[in-house]
Amino acid sequence: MNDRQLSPRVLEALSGRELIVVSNRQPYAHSREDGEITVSRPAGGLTAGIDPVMQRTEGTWIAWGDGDADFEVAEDGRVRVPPDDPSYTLSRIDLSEEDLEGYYYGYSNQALWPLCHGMIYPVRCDGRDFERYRAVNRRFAEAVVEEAEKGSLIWFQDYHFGLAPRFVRREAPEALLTQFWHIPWPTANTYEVCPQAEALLDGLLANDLLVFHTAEYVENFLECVAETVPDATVDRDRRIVRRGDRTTTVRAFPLGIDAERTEELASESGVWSDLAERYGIGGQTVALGVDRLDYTKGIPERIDAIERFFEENPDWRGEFTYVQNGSASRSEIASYEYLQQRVDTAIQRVNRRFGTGEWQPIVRIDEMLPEEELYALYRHSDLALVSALRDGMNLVAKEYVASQIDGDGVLLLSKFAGAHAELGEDAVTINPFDTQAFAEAIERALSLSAAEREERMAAQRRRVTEYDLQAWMNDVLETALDCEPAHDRSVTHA
Ligand code: GDG
Repeated sequence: MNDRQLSPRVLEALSGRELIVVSNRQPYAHSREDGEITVSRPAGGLTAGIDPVMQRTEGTWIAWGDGDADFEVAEDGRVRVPPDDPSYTLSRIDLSEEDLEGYYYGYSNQALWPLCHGMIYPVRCDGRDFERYRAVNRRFAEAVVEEAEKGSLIWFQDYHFGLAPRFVRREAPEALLTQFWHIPWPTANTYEVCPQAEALLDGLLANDLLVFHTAEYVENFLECVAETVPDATVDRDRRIVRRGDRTTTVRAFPLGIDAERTEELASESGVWSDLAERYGIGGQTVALGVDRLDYTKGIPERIDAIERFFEENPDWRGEFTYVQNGSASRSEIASYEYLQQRVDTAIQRVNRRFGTGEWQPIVRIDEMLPEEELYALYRHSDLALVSALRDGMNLVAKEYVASQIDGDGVLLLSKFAGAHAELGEDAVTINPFDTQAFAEAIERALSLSAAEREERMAAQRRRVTEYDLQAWMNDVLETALDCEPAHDRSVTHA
């Protein structure tokens, strides 16, 4: 993304005030390789999208320094970035093994992640993890307060920072606080299992603006506040929460992707044949799945549906190949280790049952692909199988659509992914819990006429192009600016 498409109002506001972004992952990491220090940029559209905005505003980005040479190049944890043309400050927080254990692997990913996805079984809200989560949130908040000037716009990213806004609010009552929650918000009867339910809502309600991907998550959040926070007044029509003299505005803005850049990447020719050869992707027709190996993404459910599809459509053997691109994630957590074993076993089973000497029904790519290869895979796949059991948005669905520059692919999309609210009408909708119907949906997608495929894809491409990352950024930042005058900033509400 470049900042040319930011609205004049946002550009003007940002040139006059400091923007402080707070996220768990950092935009640049320094590591040592063969004695040399190298810089890498983590994959991810949002990080790449915020970076040019930061360059423009000369603000500060506060994040966990996870690179092994991060603190060698930083002074007091602070380093100027981008490394080749420094224009803003990256302030790195050094987390110990114990911090990571309690804050990241513990409370963030064993309590909040499953809870917000409505998956009660793996939820573990350990009070000790929560204390570490609180302590780490406080450290991030202290770093914010150190940087913040009067009127700074502070933008928290995600569920790692449920408590930090409250800590900042106490110290910097005049700051404008916004948070974007990347994952779903659960229903009230799911949320109530969390023993720290009220403390978390107290943290989040310190924001002036809280943004989710969809209207459903906003409604769930307002319902949870109404049931959990006794002194809060919830106005469902205006989607605001009042507490004492302060107001939190709650909005749905579905995160978009940089569609222009995606199209450029997908247009690079020559990449696909090398990739297909390297991984042995045979067959005329290709379906893809791209996800971190996470139990919310419905990967075993997808493989079961593919197995059923081959059982019922043996003629497709040798013709139809499913490519599973998924790198391991959060493997330290038992539920993730178990998922990875389930995926291994299922892939082996299907390949043993249906594979031939020259052809494998499922090709597995375990490593992170460079972007141009990922986008070549998107472009050349006839089907995309997005079968999340629950997903905040699912950017893969949007990236697939934007990569369909030939306009004839088919997106099979779970009705439980946030992306379904925008793309569901023209996608082939699936319920990943129903193996038979999922297998039949694959069959149906393969039998759509070229005209129908093109019509559906054109409608989806319009949506992804019109409401892209730039449009989303304008909505979030303009709404944050609108939230400012509503407060009397002379009083701190603890
Ligand atoms: C969370 C929410 C929400 C994947 N493999 C490769 C690769 N990727 C990139 C994709 C995509 C990203 O990773 C995955 O994004 P998702 O949105 O699908 O999922 P989460 O990681 O779970 O993200 C989700 C999102 O936050 C944003 O708010 O949509 O609901 O769970 O961008 O392209 N990138 C490269 N190689 C790979 O092999 N380069």
